[in-house]
Amino acid sequence: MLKIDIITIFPQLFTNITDFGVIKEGKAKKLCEVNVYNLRDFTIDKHKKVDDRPYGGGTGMVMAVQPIDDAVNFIKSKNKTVNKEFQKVILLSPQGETLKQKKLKFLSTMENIIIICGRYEGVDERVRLLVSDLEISIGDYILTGGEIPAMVIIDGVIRLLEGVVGKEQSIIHESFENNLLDFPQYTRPEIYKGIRVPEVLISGNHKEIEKWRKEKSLESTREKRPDLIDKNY
Ligand code: 4FV
Repeated sequence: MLKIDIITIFPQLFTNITDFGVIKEGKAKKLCEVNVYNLRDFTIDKHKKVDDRPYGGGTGMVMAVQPIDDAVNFIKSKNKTVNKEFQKVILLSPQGETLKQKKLKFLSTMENIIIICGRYEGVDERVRLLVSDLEISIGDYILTGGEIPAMVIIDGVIRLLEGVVGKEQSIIHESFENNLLDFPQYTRPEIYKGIRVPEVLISGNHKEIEKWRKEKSLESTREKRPDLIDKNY
C-alpha cells in the first residue's frame, strides 16, 4: 500500500483526484491512498497566515517554514508504522531535479510519499535544509503552485503500482520504458480519409509486427528525441 500525503493551501483542488480511471481502481484495490492536508491548519499565526514578506526585500511573498515543518511532522507521526527508508518528503519547485519515468518508478517502491505544494514566490530555504528529502520539478516553466505538479506525480506513480493497471493494459511496452518513444498505434477503421492501416499490422504475422514496431520506435525516437537514444532511462 502506498500512502500519498499532500500538503497544500488549496485542498479542494484534489477533491476527486482519485475518483477516475486506474487511480480509482488503485484506491478501490487498497493499493494506494491519497490524503490531503490544509497547510493553514498548521500555522500558529492567529490569521492563519502561511506566507510573509521576503527578508532582503523584493516582490511577492514567501511560504514560511514553521507551518510546513509542523504539517510534515504531524503526518509522519500518523504514519509511525511506515519504514523510514521507504518514506520520502518531496518539495515540488522549478529548482528541483526534472521528473523522469525512472524517478516515478523509484517513488512507486515507497510506502509513503509526503508532497509539499509551494505557492507564491516559493518556500523558505529552511524547508530544503530541514524538511524535504527530495526536490522535484516537472519541467522548466513557472506555474502558480505545486498542486498540478503533485497531481502529475500522483498519476504517474499510482499507475506503476503492481496490480493497479489491469493485465489488458501493459506498462511494459510504453514510451521511456526502454528509452524509446512508443511505436505508432492504429485501430478501426482500416481506412480513414484515404489513409490505410499499415499492411503488416493486419497480417497476423506477430514476428513481422514486433519487428516493424521496433523499427518504428527507433525511427520516431531518432526523429523526435535523439537525446533519448543514448540516455539510459
Ligand atoms: C513547479 C514546477 C513550479 C513556482 C512558484 C509554484 C511554482 C510557485 N513546481 N515543477 N515547474 N512551481 O513552477 O514543480 O510557488
